[in-house]
Amino acid sequence: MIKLELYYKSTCPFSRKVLNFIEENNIKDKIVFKDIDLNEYDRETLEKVGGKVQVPCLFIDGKPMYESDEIINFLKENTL
Ligand SMILES: N[C@@H](CCC(=O)N[C@@H](CS)C(=O)NCC(=O)O)C(=O)O
Repeated sequence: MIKLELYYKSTCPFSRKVLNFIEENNIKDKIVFKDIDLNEYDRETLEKVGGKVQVPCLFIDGKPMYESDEIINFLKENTL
């Protein structure tokens, strides 16, 4: 099973779009959530691994995918 971790900010509309998709499709239990405003270590990990502090970012088995539309398409194809 693929490991999925979503780096996000609760105040970010692009993050919200992805979070809404996840909620609407009932796939919360397939994803680990990382709010970078609440956890400095997660923010640093995002910057170190992804190369920039932009959210949302989905780590797919540790590989970062930025862009909310791409993330939603990936989730559609791999979790529904
Ligand atoms: N095109 C991106 C936009 C994401 C975006 O602009 N996120 C903002 C927060 S709402 C951000 O992380 N900005 C910091 C940056 O881009 O360095 C998407 O659809 O995911």
